[in-house]
Amino acid sequence: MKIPTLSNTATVDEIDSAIDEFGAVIVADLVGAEVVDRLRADLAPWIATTPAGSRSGDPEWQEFHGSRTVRFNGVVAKSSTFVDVCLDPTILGVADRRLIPDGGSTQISDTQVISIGPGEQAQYLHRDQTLWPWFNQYLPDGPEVTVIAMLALSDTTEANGATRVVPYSHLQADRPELFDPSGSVPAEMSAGSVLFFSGKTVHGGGANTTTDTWRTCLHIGYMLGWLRSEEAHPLALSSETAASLPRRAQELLGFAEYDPAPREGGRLWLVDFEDPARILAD
Ligand SMILES: O=C(O)CCC(=O)C(=O)O
Repeated sequence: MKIPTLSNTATVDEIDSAIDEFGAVIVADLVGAEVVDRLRADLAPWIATTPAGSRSGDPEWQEFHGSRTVRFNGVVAKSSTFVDVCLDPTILGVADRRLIPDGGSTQISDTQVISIGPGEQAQYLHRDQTLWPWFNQYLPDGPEVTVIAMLALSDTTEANGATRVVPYSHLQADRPELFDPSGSVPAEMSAGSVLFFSGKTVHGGGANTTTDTWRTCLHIGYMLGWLRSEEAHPLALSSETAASLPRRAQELLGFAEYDPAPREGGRLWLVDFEDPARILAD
C-alpha cells in the first residue's frame, strides 16, 4: 500500500477528500524549487549549529525527539520565506477547509524543522491531536483539531527516515501504541512536495538507515483557532517584525484576535477589548 499522491494541480477539495479517505496524502512538487532553496538557505545556519537530540531532560521527550535528529521551532523568526509557505493558497486552503467548519479561524500551532540524521531510530507512533488529549475520547469521530503540512526540504525516502503513516488510522479509536509499526507506510517524496495528514492519523518519523543522508522536513501544524498553540509565536517573533506581516499571517501566528464570526461565540485574545493587531500597527 502507498500513500496517495496527487499532482500540484490538485484542488483543495481533492486533497481534502484524499485525507478523509486515507488519513494522509502527498501533493508532489507543491512548493517551487526557488522557495525551497530560499527556505533551506535561511535555515541552514540553524540546521548546522543545532545539536542533534533533545534539549529536554524528560526521558519521554528524549525518546520522542530522538538522539540523532536536529529539531528546532521558531521558523517564522528564522526565515522570512516561511510566511509565503504558510499562506500558500493550497496549504492554507486545506487547513481552512478541514478546520473552519468546526472552529472558526485557523491558527498555526507549531513550525518545526525536523532533520533526521543517519543512524536515527524510528520515532514511536503517535497522533498529533494528542497535544490536546481531551479530544481523543471522541475518536474516530469528533472535530478535526489539527492538520499537518509536512514540507520536504530534502528528498525523503524510506531509507533516510520518511514519515511513516498508518493508513486509515484516522478512522479508528485505538491508542497509537496498539498499531503495529510494520503496518505503516513511508511518505517518500521529492523536495518541495507536501505530506498532508489529519491530527487523528497515526504516524511517526522513520528510521534513518543511511550512513550519510539527512532527511529534512518542515512540519507546520495548523490548529483550531481557539486552542492554545504548541509554540508561543509572539515570544519568538518581535512585535516590529509581526507588524510588517500580512494580516492573515498575524492571525495565523497569534498576533491578532480570534473572531468566531459568522459563528456564535466570543472574540478571544484581546487587549482591553481591542484586536492586538490594531495595537501592533500603532
Ligand atoms: O519527522 C517526522 O517525519 C515526523 C515527526 C513527528 O511526527 C513529530 O515529531 O511530531
